[in-house]
Amino acid sequence: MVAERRAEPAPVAIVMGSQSDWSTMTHAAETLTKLGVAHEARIVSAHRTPDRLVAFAKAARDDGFKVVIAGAGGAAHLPGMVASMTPLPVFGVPVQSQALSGLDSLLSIVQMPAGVPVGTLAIGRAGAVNAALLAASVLALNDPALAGRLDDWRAAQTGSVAEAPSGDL
Ligand code: RP5
Repeated sequence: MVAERRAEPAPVAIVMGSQSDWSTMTHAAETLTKLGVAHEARIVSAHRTPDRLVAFAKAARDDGFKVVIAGAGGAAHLPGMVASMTPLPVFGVPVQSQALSGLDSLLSIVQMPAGVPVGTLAIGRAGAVNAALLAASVLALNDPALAGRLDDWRAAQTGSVAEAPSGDL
């Protein structure tokens, strides 16, 4: 009998509260892709699909995920609720809302009570990119090849910064 080969589970889950968050969270996905880190993106709304949220968060570790990146906007309860139901590290990305420019998202995500941590990033694209870099850094602790790719990524970033500005004002 030939043993069935299971595909390696993706180590990073990217969850978001709405399709409208994808334009922000896609930057996390793109960054992970550049670093060669497999990931899975899902829409999991704390308010509109609460049962999906509970199912995802409770099963996340057993499903093989190692880190969760959770992005939401407005009354952004998703990252905190995920963190309440999984022991995995959760990085929260405040999505820039229309009404309050993401300040509502930031405060909703960052003000967790002691005992249920969410590593909160900056509002918008910067937060999504940095959540991916942090997720990769966590995974790199046990993955020397990924650690090397992260070093290369940083070196390339440094190399891309000009010594002086160009162009007329
Ligand atoms: C939150 O409400 C989502 O994370 C999203 O940022 C925000 C608005 O959602 P939509 O009305 O665009 O679906 O739950």
